[in-house]
Amino acid sequence: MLNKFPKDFLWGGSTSAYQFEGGWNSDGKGPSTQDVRTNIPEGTTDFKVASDHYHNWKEDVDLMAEMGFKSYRFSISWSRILPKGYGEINEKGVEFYNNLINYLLEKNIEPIITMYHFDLPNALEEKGGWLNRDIISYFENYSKVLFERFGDRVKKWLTINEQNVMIIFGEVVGISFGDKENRLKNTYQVNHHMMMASAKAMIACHEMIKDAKIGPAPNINAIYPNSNHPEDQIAAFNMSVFRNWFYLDCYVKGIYNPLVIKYLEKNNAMFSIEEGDLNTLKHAKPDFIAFNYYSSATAAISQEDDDFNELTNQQKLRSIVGVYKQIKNPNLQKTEFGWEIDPVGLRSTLREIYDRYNLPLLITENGIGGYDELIDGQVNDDYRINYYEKHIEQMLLAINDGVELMGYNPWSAIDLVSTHEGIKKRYGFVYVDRTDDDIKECKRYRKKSFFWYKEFIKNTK
Ligand code: BGP
Repeated sequence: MLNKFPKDFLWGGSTSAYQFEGGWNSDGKGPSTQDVRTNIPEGTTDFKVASDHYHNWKEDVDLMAEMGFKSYRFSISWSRILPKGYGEINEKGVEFYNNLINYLLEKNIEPIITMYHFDLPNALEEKGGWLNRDIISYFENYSKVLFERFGDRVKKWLTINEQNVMIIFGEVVGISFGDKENRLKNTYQVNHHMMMASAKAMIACHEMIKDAKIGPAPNINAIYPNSNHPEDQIAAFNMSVFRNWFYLDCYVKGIYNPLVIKYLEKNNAMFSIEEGDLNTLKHAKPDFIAFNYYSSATAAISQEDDDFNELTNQQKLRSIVGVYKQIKNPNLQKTEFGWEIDPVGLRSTLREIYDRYNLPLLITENGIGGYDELIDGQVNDDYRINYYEKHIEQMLLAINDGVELMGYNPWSAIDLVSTHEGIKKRYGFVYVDRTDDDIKECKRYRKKSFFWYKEFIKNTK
């Protein structure tokens, strides 16, 4: 007989501050890079109002409680707490999160906080952002403010959301890397600063909150070789390292995977590491691995003289000449937005991560973006229910395989603005009534998946 989900399994949902909160300049909040972003794709909204959670947080928590959430994973807006990223604390910002946390706890929902989810205070961006090494101590200080103010009640922390996605295709999610000339080196320098910042925060967390757990939250997925051609196996291994293990090896073991380092050296792009850095990285130990999963990927061999013109723009971004190229998987169906759907890939991903690192795992994002329609106050999103059922089934199989899984926090609890495809690409259990060009009143409506999730959680207790 199959094992059941553990009794204390964290069924919940997930959001991020800049995609959900709005109130971009309310009550002393400083602007973030997302607020001042100019590369918002045409026809999609900016992030200034988003789902207006800032003014609807109580109703939103009520909806989560109604679904029976055990956990809620959300991010804190750094510039709401520290408008310039450092210096004076904005007490009104602290109050907003205090109210939210207290109300969640009152409803028996455990807060899981991401400290940074793509929205750097713009004042820090003006000082060079993640490329300026000073960012490490700015982040460490910020983390200490969070632990001091919220650590008495918040016991699960995530440092940086999808660091690997920012490094692999940062511009899409609004991250910059300085001058184009040194693009490769700068990118990995940014990565090193993020690694150091994350390590310092983990160390501070363990020192400041004895009963807290902290971990990273990269986006990890299984990589398939395109064929049984031996070279495709090399390509799949390459992609797994460049996309997944380079990040997790550093977070968990405090080492930089040699495959990537060799590539950077060969391309004269090795980043600088200061004395003591490697020690810090080794010293910082996550208690669990949180990760986001949307899809698997398939890799084919790439030769040094490969022409990438046959690839789509997204595939080009995710491929490296001479290392691997990401190609389509004809065995998988796609979402309305062209993302491959692969529930079995989630089982493989869970197995692979657990096998490699032996730490408890927490799914902090998984979900399907689609065009939902509100008709007579109702949204029929059967496709979403189907997606979740299939993924949850594979999670249970993975648990039965021996994987230690702590919880499932799908993206997203409630509709919010996509990273680059507007609010028309919806993910929530709850519909937020607005469009990309008309904010309306952001009224909330329960989708069909809301009632499904509620029943599911109730019956899985
Ligand atoms: C992840 C991010 C989220 C989120 C989600 C869906 O990469 O952590 O912020 O938005 O993907 O992506 P998108 O919004 O591009 O559809």
